[in-house]
Amino acid sequence: MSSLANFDPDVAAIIEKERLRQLNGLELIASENIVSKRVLEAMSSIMTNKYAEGYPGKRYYGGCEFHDMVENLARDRLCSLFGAEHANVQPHSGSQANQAVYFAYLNHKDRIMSQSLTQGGHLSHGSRVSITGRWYSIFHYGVDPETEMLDYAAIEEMARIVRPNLIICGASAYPREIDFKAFQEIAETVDARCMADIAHIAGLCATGHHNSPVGVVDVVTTTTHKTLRGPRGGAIMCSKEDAVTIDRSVFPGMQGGPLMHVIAAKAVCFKEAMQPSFTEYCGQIIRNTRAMAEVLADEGLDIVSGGSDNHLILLNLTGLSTDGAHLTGLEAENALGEAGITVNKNTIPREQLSPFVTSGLRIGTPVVTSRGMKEEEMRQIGHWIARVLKDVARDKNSKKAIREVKEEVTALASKYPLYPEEI
Ligand code: DSN
Repeated sequence: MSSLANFDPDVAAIIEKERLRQLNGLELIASENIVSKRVLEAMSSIMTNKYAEGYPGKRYYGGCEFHDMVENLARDRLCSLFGAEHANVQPHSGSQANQAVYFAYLNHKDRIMSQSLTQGGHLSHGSRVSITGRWYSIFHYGVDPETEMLDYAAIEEMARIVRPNLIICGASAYPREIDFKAFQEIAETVDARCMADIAHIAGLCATGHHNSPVGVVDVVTTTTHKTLRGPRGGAIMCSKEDAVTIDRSVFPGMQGGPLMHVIAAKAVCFKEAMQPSFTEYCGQIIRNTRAMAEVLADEGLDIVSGGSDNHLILLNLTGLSTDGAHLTGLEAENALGEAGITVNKNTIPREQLSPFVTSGLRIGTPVVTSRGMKEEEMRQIGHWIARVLKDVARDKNSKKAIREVKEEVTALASKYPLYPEEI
């Protein structure tokens, strides 16, 4: 970074501050991770200099021979990682991967059935504030009000009434295992296509810690930067039969030039994900999340659906109140942030507040697991979270628990480098 620091000390100083924030705090955002130095190297390489519109062997620019090689590597590795027939590694993000699938299969105003944003779904699954919600006719399913889990019989009944063209499964705030086979079967009964968005759980699916939808549902989208621990970006997997339609929909349908430095980094990420150490990492994510969920439950906090099968926990804060007005997700996020614990406010089933305030908190373990923390540290962090939340719920101006926990957080975080040997 010395040439950057010499030329632009302002930007270099900001990056250094962010490095220290990541190092000295505990990042519990469920959709984040820490990429390896190898991924960072590929991402910051000269592969960024090139335009490579098109696909390997059929580009619209000269000089793409090495870009063909690296994109073929990324595609082949993604296919063997998940057992997919075809992969497209060009989507710049998960949202763009999703939109490319819609563009491939749907017409304006066609019907999509998807999990509602307030009950765990994603913005790009047809939220009213997203282009996907304006362009298509959206029908949302939610979770069962009692179990707070997906109710496949209710989803099937809804599908029979709605007769959707596409059913989307996959979520960004759902702590339980998703039955992808059940979704595909429901889609088949109503002649719909089925898309699984595994952005959050891709690493878990690739390593057998969650059932995989690849080869089960019609098309699978993902991001590469969450549990998969690669560069920020998206990808799509589908059958050979749908390959041309999907590829055309990504380019030229949705995007122009692919980010070739990111595609090189995706290839590195997919190789890393094939290593036994990555399988062990994903298993540790699950063990860590369970350990933290147990402590939070023992502390009397309300965990949506009563637990977690994956990398995240969703807390319902509506029981945390002393004066009638419960602690909001926004207040909880701010209090924990002051204590050095970064989480995000999140809507919960039966949400009464706006998405900017919310009554819930989403907590994820992929980053701290990458740093080498295990169940013992998760239990400790769970107690700290409970201590801060209970203290600010009792007195919204209290800084007592925040101050105490912040000291302990800094001491713990300093023992775990951002880059332990294994990554
Ligand atoms: N924004 C991501 C998340 O935090 O879940 C999904 O795109």
